[in-house]
Amino acid sequence: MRYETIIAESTGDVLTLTLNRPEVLNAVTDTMLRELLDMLESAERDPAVRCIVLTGAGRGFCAGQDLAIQKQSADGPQLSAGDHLRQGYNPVIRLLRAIEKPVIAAVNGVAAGAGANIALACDLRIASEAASFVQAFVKIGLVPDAGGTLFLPLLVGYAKAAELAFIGEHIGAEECLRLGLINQVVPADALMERTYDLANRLAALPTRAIGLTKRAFNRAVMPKLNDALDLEADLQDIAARTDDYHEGTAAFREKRIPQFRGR
Ligand code: LHQ
Repeated sequence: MRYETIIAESTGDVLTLTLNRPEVLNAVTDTMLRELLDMLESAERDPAVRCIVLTGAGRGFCAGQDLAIQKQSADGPQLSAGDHLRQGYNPVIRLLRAIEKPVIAAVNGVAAGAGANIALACDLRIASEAASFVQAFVKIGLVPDAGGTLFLPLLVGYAKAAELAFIGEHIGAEECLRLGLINQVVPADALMERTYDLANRLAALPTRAIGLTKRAFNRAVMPKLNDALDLEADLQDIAARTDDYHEGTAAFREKRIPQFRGR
């Protein structure tokens, strides 16, 4: 498979996957999801990969679903929002959790919408001081997806999860650290060096034992991940039929403040 939207580089036992659409803060396309799934499947099979790093090119980590492309394909046969999740995002999220190797998100900049939740699906998150997280879904009339309805309350507790998801405020790296959403904040210019310090350390540890620990953590704290992903897809289909969703996405494209009506 030739890759268009992600760069894969191996150094020693560490595989780095860099989301590479920097002009749109690495907003996600169907191609990107197919490529990410393909790369993760190969990494899962390859015994030479003992730790995976996921990061973004340019100033963003990932801005979530590409909202511009969705509009362009409005005339052709188009997947529903729920089908985007069922066919594109959910297999990636399931594999990020199922792959029995440590996965680190090196969050270099803004992580928004499904981009934030892809980072939350990783095992560990190191963020640059320039990074921020935003559950942007509500700003376009959607519900958190890509596992966010499970990962968020699991990591920060219900009250804070409700605040983040209902309001969609931007939170900076230091606040993410305080909330337990991420593991470390480092200076922007040291992000990759510090990430590789950790990745190389992990890759030199007993990979099988780490993988089995991950399997046990999954079973203990997120045994219903599949249910959550399925439900998110069903709910997103409902949300994407609202006037507020159409207004929210139109406002984003037209760079104006949306006027929501609650229907
Ligand atoms: C973008 C995007 C973007 C396209 C920035 N798309 N161009 C699943 C299934 C099906 C349907 C829908 O959704 C989902 C899951 C989701 O992920 S829903 C959530 C989708 N994501 C968002 O709503 C986030 C949208 N982006 C933003 O709110 C801002 O861009 C953030 C907060 C990420 C960054 O703000 P700034 O740092 O001020 O950057 P910017 O807004 O100026 O963006 C830079 C460029 O990137 C800009 O293009 P331009 O041509 O003006 O330079 C944006 O239009 C483009 N861009 N996000 N998601």
